[in-house]
Amino acid sequence: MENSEIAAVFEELSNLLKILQEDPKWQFKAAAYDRARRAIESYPARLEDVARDPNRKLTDIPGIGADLAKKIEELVTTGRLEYHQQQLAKVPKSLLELLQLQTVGPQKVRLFHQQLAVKNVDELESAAKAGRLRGLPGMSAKSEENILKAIEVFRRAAGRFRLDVAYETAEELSEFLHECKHVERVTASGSLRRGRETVGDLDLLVTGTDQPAIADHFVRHSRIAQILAKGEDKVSIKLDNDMQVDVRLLESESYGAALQYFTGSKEHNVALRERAHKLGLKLSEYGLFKGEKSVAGRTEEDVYEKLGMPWIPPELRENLGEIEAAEKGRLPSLIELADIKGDLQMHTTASDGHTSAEEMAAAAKKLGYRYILITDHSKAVTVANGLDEKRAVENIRRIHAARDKVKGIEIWAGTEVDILGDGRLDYPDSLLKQFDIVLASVHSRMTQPGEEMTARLLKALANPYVRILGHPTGRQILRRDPFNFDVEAVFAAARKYGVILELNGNPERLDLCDRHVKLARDKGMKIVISTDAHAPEHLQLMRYGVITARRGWMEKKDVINTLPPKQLLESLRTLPR
Ligand code: DGT
Ligand code: CA
Ligand code: CA
Ligand code: ZN
Repeated sequence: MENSEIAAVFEELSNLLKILQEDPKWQFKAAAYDRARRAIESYPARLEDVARDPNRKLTDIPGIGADLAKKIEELVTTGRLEYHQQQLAKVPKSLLELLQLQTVGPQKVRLFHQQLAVKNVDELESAAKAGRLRGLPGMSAKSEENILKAIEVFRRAAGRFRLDVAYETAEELSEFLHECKHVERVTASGSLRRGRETVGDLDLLVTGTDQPAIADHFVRHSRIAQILAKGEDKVSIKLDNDMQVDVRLLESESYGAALQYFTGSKEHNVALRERAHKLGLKLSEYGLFKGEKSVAGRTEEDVYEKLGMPWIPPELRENLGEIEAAEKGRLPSLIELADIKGDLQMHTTASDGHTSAEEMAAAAKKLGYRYILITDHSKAVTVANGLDEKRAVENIRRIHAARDKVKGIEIWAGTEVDILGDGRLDYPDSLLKQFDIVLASVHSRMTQPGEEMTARLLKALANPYVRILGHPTGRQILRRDPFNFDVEAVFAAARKYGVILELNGNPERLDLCDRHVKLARDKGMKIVISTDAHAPEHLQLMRYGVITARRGWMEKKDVINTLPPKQLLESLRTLPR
């Protein structure tokens, strides 16, 4: 059992205690589960291994006492927790779905369930449409409207998974497939290979020597909930989290053609088939054919070459100009993860991060980075333990002191200063000028009308100390739509004032999205790709940011954190002001 699965059980338990409120000590217990969940999420070793190791104790982990240690042991040995099951049995299962709605927490779930007997999202929607939510404690007509919007987002999200979830699942299944000795190659194709922010189903391509044996092996995976189809060359299953996986068993001669076909997108394939047709060829998942004769199929490179163009990176295959660019020899040379030299948004225990600046620096150094920017929150973000002015000054000193302890990497003291509702910043200029680099972001009043939000962002961008606009659209993937604002106007202002747009690489955000990245590129603007890490392991999320930048056609030169430290600071200093 992975730490994330244990953390998920504790999170659900905390929510259940808060919804039920029947345990006399529910507040105390829920807080303990929340604390434990955070500790588990960022714990560097597998708890299952700790539990099984006679020389180590779970209670040595901060936030884990004797009672929680026992529960973790029960979880890793039996796969379930009796206490959790007991609490779960007390509410309709569909009730917990409400927690996936933006702005709905356990308190509201309790309210809707108790006052209106709401059991699921459909019933909540009916109640909201009938105007029955307004008038409940703390609920206005506006909050009712927000809930209807959240339900719309929830519905759109149904059946799709975040890129990181799909990526980790594909890795797990690929490892399992490789346990079968007949398997040679496993490749994820489809939207995952193209790096889309969400994935509908997984498309795995497998080559090997004994296809029926591979199929038999695959369907024995423990997470399979349902076998949808099992044939000679294809197995389709559903996993326990409802994700569908299509496994295609291929011959090596047509591997390249199949990879090309199943990578998609459909739109790219349709356009490519037309090109083939014009050349008197026929393209299919089995190969590129002239009459009956195969002219390419073993590799993707061959297929594209025979169609008169260089290989096109999967992230570009959306039929948005990539085929024309390839034909003209004008494909961008896309940025790669190895080009990244530092990370410019992360948090420490000073605000809502899990570790110190030293630990973040040490982890970044291991990744080969040359610099990091620590960006703890400012005071308005109370939920994230934002720093008031006095604590902010102390934090600058603490971060700079970390330089003596971790050598060989630049540790810069920054802030993620909150952009207040009217566009003013949460710190005065006299404090802002003390930071090495200032990042500014919106964290409140996110449902403002478009004109207000645009004016708010324009005002923040005009502040001479702001160098980076953090997660510019505020969206959360499958959870929250972007703020309503004039993107073109904000980009134009960022350009005028020399403010760099962030591509927040956290796979829950990916903000800017691929289309906005492309827009920035078309306007000749540079971006920074950051992870917004709250723990050392989050620094690894950079890869999702880089994939999204590639989907936006970005090259190394377009991304400022590919620069060495001195040039980076220099380039920020010489931006127009
Ligand atoms: P998803 O799963 O919704 O995130 O998106 P994809 O792109 O993975 O789509 P999926 O799983 O339906 O199909 C995988 C690939 O197979 C798709 O990207 C292109 C190819 N494909 C599927 N159906 C068609 C089709 O009708 N025509 C063509 N040309 N290609 C198709
Ligand atoms: Ca797919
Ligand atoms: Ca599929
Ligand atoms: Zn933020």
